[in-house]
Amino acid sequence: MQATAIAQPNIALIKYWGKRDLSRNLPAVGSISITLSDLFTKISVQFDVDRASDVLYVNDERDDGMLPRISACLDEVVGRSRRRARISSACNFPIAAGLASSASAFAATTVAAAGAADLKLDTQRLAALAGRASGSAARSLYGGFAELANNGEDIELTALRDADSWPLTVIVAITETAPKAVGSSEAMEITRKTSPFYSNWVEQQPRDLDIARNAILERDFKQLASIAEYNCLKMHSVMWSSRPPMMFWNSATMGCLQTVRKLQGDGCDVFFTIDAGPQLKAVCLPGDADAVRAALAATPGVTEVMISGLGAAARLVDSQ
Ligand code: 2P0
Repeated sequence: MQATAIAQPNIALIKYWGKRDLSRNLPAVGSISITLSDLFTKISVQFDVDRASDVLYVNDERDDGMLPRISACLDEVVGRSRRRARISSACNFPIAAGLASSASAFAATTVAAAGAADLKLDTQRLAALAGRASGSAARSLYGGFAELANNGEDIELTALRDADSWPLTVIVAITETAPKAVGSSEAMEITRKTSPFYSNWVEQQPRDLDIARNAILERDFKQLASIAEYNCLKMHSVMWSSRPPMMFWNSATMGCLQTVRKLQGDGCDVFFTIDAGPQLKAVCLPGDADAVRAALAATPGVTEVMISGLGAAARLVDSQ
């Protein structure tokens, strides 16, 4: 009745923003992501017959704020009549700051819960369950490059390419580690209800997905760079045009973006992407990683730089 799982966060290159069904947490658009290798969340779930209520520890400290979503995730995986659990989580990067911590946390929770309850679920099913807890979490059930399709009644995941077949390096420029003021779920709903550009965002997504998928299948870096930056800025445009506006950037985020533009001008194979937080993620070919890392580290307002390759799918590491 105890299991431990590890999951790595993923970064969307074609973004998920907006929901079509709130109660089932189904996204309004498909998305394409890369799973990272060097950032991780490790979650242990222990179901206990004597326990009266769930308890959650994050990095050894009790966390009652996140507990309801984790408990709901366990209910989805195991069923509401399950035993109560002790859940402990360890994470090697800042939480809730736009670094996809919920993706790795819910992917690991889903895998650990299924392992602890001795349920034999396939990856597609685990991804659907993780997606109920957090849309982006479904993608961390896959390594390398993954596509989440927004099909019919549920989501459907496809592995586009494994991590080793197209090594890319991701450099995360941290500009602020405080948790964001508005969570993604709430911000997405504000955008859906108020941005005059939201319907265009949803309508154009299949075209962006097609272009990115082809670029990944053909390992066409320049094509991927172009469509990923375009899609990212479109997402931020619908955020900014919401009422109230959803603005996650700070001045250092903009500085990092200009650093990437300068690197591109100097001939580096690099592009940026930015999620619902102020960190900029630069994706580059491994040969350019040192130059990209140094330039971002020297950008005013950058407090830390993290570097990662592409990694593996969420997995069970221990079960008893
Ligand atoms: C993404 N984001 O595709 C986009 C880009 C943030 C910006 O998925 O409400 O935490 O839990 O399903 O997965 C962040 O949203 O949202 C996210 P919920 P989630 O990575």
